[in-house]
Amino acid sequence: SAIEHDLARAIRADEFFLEYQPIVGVESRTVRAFEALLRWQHPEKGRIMPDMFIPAAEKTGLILPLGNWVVREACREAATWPAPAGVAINVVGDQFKDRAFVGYVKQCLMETGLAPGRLTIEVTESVFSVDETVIRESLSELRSHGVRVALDDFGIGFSSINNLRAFPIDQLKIDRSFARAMMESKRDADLVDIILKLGRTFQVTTTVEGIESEGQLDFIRQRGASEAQGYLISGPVAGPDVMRFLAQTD
Ligand code: G
Ligand code: G
Ligand code: MN
Ligand code: NA
Repeated sequence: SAIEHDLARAIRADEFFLEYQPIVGVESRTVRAFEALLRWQHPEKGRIMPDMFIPAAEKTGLILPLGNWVVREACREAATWPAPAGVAINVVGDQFKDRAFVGYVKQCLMETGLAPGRLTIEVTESVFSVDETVIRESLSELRSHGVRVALDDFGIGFSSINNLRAFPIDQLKIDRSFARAMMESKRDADLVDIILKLGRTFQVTTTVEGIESEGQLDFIRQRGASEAQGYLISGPVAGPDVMRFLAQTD
């Protein structure tokens, strides 16, 4: 299709860039990490968001070169930030099917000098529908190297307590739909409570996404969430603005 052809061209033409959204400690409000979010600066169509092209990239296999570019670029940039600020990248199942992927991540860490503990790999539960053994081995190998693993968009879609029991993870990211819903219904507030308790049971960091108001931040602080991400703290910022953001907030 047109977009698939255009994607292959855009990778060669280097039309992609990353923005970074801060994730802060709920108590301290200091930055723990930035989530790297991919954007495509199209010469005619302007900026295209990932929802518009990641599915096509997955369908065509172009997610492999594109995903590798994201890993390298995020590590390269994060290595210039003051520690301990880390970087989180989104990875999809097909990237783990490429058996060279984990080695590629390690190579990027080594070449950029980024400490492995400053890198988080975010996966959604849909990765577990790839080959379970491949996923378990890949995540275990990354974690034994010191890389952190986060379960993204938790609470929607395929969410299963069994995934927390079966797969080695460090962090639970609660889907941003809950941040809104928990303020509107007791049932959703109770659900957030339960997910945060789950996180504590599994001794993982809990991050609530989509925090847009002080009220939402207070709410999750009272209920013991570890971290917050959302427009209240900041939307995604351009690479060069990360240092400015860190200087303002430390
Ligand atoms: O800011 P936002 O519109 O960027 O992100 C939309 C969605 O795109 C999110 O669900 C996010 O996980 C996904 N996304 C952003 N960057 C990447 C990336 O580099 N790789 C993959 N696979 N998904 C990404
Ligand atoms: O990987 P993930 O699905 O979490 O990607 C983050 C997405 O959420 C991006 O599209 C980003 O722009 C968006 N986002 C980040 N903060 C907020 C927020 O506070 N509110 C809403 N509605 N969206 C947000
Ligand atoms: Mn994410
Ligand atoms: Na998410």
